[in-house]
Amino acid sequence: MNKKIYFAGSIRGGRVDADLYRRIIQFVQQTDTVLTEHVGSSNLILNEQGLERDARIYDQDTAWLRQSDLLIAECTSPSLGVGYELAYAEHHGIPCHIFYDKTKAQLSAMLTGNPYFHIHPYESEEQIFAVLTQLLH
Ligand code: 6IA
Repeated sequence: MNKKIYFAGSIRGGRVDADLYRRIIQFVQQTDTVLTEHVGSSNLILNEQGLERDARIYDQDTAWLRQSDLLIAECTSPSLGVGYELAYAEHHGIPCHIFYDKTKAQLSAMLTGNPYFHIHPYESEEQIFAVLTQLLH
């Protein structure tokens, strides 16, 4: 109850699962605080770039990661940023739960091969919420 949750999902890696990210975030927000609500936003301006802007994003996201109680990553769409965040969270001892749709994707061996990560393959969205209920309640 009332944990700080860092939700990680693909942004420049591709936004096909953005609606799913939003539904997961809204589910978590019923009981806990999501530091990264924007990851589920349907109107991110993806072509806006710039080193200064990206440096601010990096600084903010790594600060949030260090403060978080738990990282939840949806990894069906591969994302370099999410992979980086997972390694960063491991380095800082933040527990990491990784979800992916096993009918659509194969997860990297760099995640499945690392016993630090709690990995939850799923076939239907309800299975995600069932695991989250156990994790968060
Ligand atoms: O490599 P990716 O872009 O797919 O990495 C996605 C992950 O990096 C997410 O879990 C976020 O936590 C983080 N991230 C990437 N881009 C941003 C961002 N603005 N704002 C906050 N966190 C981000 C990017 C908008 C930009 C495309 C204009």
